[in-house]
Amino acid sequence: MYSQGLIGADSSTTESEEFLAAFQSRIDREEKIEPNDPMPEGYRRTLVRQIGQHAHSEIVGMLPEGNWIARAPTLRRKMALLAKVQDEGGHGLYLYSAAETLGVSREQMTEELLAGKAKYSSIFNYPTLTWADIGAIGWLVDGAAIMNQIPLCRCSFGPYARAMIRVCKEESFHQRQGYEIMMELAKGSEEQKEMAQDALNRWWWPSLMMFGPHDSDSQHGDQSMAWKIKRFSNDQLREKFINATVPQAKFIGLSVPDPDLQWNAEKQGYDHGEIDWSEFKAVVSGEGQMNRDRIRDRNKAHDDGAWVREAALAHAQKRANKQHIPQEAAE
Ligand code: FAQ
Repeated sequence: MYSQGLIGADSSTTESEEFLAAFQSRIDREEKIEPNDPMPEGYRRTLVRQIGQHAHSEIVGMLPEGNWIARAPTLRRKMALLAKVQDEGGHGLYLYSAAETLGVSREQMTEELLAGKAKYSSIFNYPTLTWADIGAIGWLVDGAAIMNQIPLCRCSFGPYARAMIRVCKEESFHQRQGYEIMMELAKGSEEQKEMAQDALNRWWWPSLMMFGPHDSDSQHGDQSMAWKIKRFSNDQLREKFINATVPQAKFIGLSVPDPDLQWNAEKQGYDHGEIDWSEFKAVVSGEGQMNRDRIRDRNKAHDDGAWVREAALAHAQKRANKQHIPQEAAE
C-alpha cells in the first residue's frame, strides 16, 4: 500500500546468499538488529511497512475514543479516557521514531496517511455509537492489541521491540479501564446491560479481524516469522485472544455473538464461527463505515495544528541562532 518511494527500491536481488545466511544466523541466535547494522532490503521494507501501519493505527485510533471525551459520564471516566487517548498519541510517536531509524521521515509517513494512501488497522473504521463502545474498545481492541504486541516486545529489530515494552505497559491499563466500564454497565440497569451487550455484538467480529487474514492468506506472515519480527502467526494470536476473552465475557454476564462458539476439550480452546472476510476486505480497501471520516478528521487535526508546528519550529530556530552567535564570536 505504501508508495515505492517511501519503502524504497527493492534491491534484494543484489544481496548475496552469503549475506542473507549470515543475517539469518544472527536472527537465529536471537541477536537484536540495530538501525546501522547491515540488513536485507526486504527486512527493512517489512519493518517500515509494519511499524508505519502500526503508528498510523495509534494516531487514527485516537479519533473514535476522542469523540467521547466531552461526553464521558463522570469526571473520573473523563480523566481516564483523556489519559488513554493521550497515551495512544504517544505510542504513535514512539513508533514513528522507530520507523525513522530505518530511513523514512515522520513527515513522509504523515503525508501518506493524510493522502489516504497508508494502511492502518481496520478496527478504527467502525463508529463509536454509545458510551459502552468506549468500554468495548478498551476491553476488546486494547485486549487484542496487547495479545499482538506482547510478542512484538521480542521482535528482532531493537527499536521496535523497545518501543513495544513501554506501549504494552500502558495498554494493560487501557484494557482494564475498558473492562471496568463493561463490568459496571453489565451490572447496572436493564438499559445499561443492553447497551453493553450491543457494544460487544458490534465490536466482537471487527476485533477478531485485527489479527489479519488467516495464515493461509497472510502474504507476509511466513517471512516475518522467519525474521522473528512476528513470533506468532495471525491465527495463533486470534485463538489466544478468543480463549482469553470468552471467559471474561461470561464472568460479567454478557454473551459473545457467535452461535458456533463451543469449548473443545481436546484442543483446550474454543471452536468458533468464521469471520466475514468480505467485510474485512471492504474495510481495508477504504469502504468501511468510517474510512472517509477518519482521513477527513486527521487532515483537519493536522491543519488545525499547523500553528503549533510553526511555533515549535520558530522557537527551535531562535534557540539554534542564539547558540550560534556566541560560537561565532568565540572564533
Ligand atoms: N487492518 O500478510 P499479512 C492499536 C493487511 S492496535 C488493516 O498477514 P502482516 C492500539 C496487512 O497490513 C492496532 N490491514 O500482514 C490502539 C497487509 O497489507 P500490505 C495496530 C490489515 O503485517 C488501541 C495485508 O493485510 N496494531 O492501534 C489488517 O504480516 C485502541 C496482508 O496481511 C498493529 O499494527 C488489519 N486488521 O500481519 C490504539 C500491530 N490485517 O501491507 C487506539 C503490528 C492485515 O501488504 C485505541 N502489526 N492487514 O498492504 C502486526 O502485527 C501485523 O502487521 C498484522 C498483519 C498482524 C496486523
